[in-house]
Amino acid sequence: MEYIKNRFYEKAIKCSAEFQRIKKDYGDVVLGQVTIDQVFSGMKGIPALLTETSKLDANEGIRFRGYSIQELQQKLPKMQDDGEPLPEGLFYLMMIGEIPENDDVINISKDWATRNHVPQYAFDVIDALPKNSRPMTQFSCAILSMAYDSVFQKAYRAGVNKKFYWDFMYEDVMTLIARLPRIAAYIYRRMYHNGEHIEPNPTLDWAGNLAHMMGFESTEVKRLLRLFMVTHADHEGGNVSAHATHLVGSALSNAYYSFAAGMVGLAGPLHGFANQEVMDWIFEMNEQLGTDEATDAQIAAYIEQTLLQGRVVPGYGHAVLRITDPRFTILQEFAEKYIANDKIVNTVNAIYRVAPPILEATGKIKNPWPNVDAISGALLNHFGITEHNFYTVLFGVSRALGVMASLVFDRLYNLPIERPSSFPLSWFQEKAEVNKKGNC
Ligand code: HAX
Repeated sequence: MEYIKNRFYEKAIKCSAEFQRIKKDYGDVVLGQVTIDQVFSGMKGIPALLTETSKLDANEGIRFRGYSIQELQQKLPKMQDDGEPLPEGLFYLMMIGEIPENDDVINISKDWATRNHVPQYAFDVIDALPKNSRPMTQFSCAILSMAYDSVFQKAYRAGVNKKFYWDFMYEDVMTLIARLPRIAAYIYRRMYHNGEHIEPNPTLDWAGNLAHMMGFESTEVKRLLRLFMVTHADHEGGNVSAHATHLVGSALSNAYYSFAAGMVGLAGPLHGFANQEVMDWIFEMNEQLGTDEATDAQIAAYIEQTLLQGRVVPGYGHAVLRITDPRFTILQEFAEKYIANDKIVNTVNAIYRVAPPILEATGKIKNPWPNVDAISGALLNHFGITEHNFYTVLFGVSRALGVMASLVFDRLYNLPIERPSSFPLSWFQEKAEVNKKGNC
């Protein structure tokens, strides 16, 4: 099991040396200017974070270490007769920067299988919450509680030298990722299957085991969850869940604290909760119309109504992307391949025909195209995971792969505590006035 860790260190230590060199020799190089608009609109486009695992291009979409998801579907190892890449392979790629061999993936799968025991106290924390607490509340509380087991925290308290932080962080990261499917499945079975829990199967892969512990044994659900885990794993460093994890980690908080912070961010409706909101929004429309086969004209009217109410159309728009999210397209292709006829999937496709011109016509929405959340719930729903409330937890399990890999890099690079400057409105007012005068 040390093989992956050693391989990571061997590759990443060279990057760490390069990081130090750039910092020392080129620390005063100017990267760009910051406008008031950028600050006032959520720091969009300011080059402010160092993230190795993936890069998002507004007009192309996500690339993981240079590979698009389509390329990963071709190149990453798969289960036999499955067709979809294994998330273990993506984790290897994000950590090490190379496409793994089958053995590398098996190695990670086995490592996670040996670490997946969840302590009873984490289940007790979940059980202490009301059964109808939001699944993301239960998920975040369980994660936070497991900080008790953090080896990073113990090593820090024992006074370990900072050059070894990454090693202890790696151990926490691997253990936390390994435990997440069990925790997610525990919440699922608690809420929707009378608390009849299913033990992990040590012979299954990480995502296959998640399906198994949720109570789904079919190839279809395992295949879908593998793809779901790959498509949602990372979206560079600035999104709320990734940035929150990184920010909290910069205070040398352990992996459990940092990831819990990320998950609380993911639970917001403008971020990961949108996958649930999309389904609720579609079901509300169907109820309002009294049909589950709304026409394009009916959908258009429903979108107009949503906008008039001052609400967002969930699943549409993006803070960075300016095209249809390639993750949406990948899941749409999956639906075309494996789902013959499903009314919700048909409605998702109809919304894709109808929504963009309406959103564009508002004149203010920068990206009128669908994001991944516009379709993921429809696929889960089709294959029997019908509890929409739970969808963000699945997103959270997946997101661990990217943000946890980044946390190991953060500690290897010894990135300092994050501390941007903030100012009152009067400061911006003053800057604006001075600038205006300067331009006269
Ligand atoms: N429906 C209605 N209005 C929208 C909109 C949508 N789908 N998307 C953007 N807008 C509005 C914004 O609310 C903003 O309005 P105000 O000027 O009145 O405040 C205006 O258009 C400009 O926003 P923007 O610059 O285009 O978008 P932002 O970068 O501010 O926000 C969001 C990006 C993803 C949050 C936004 O598009 C949105 O709210 N979408 C719907 C929710 C959603 O699908 N979220 C998931 C995003 C993907 C993700 O993170 N998944 O986890």
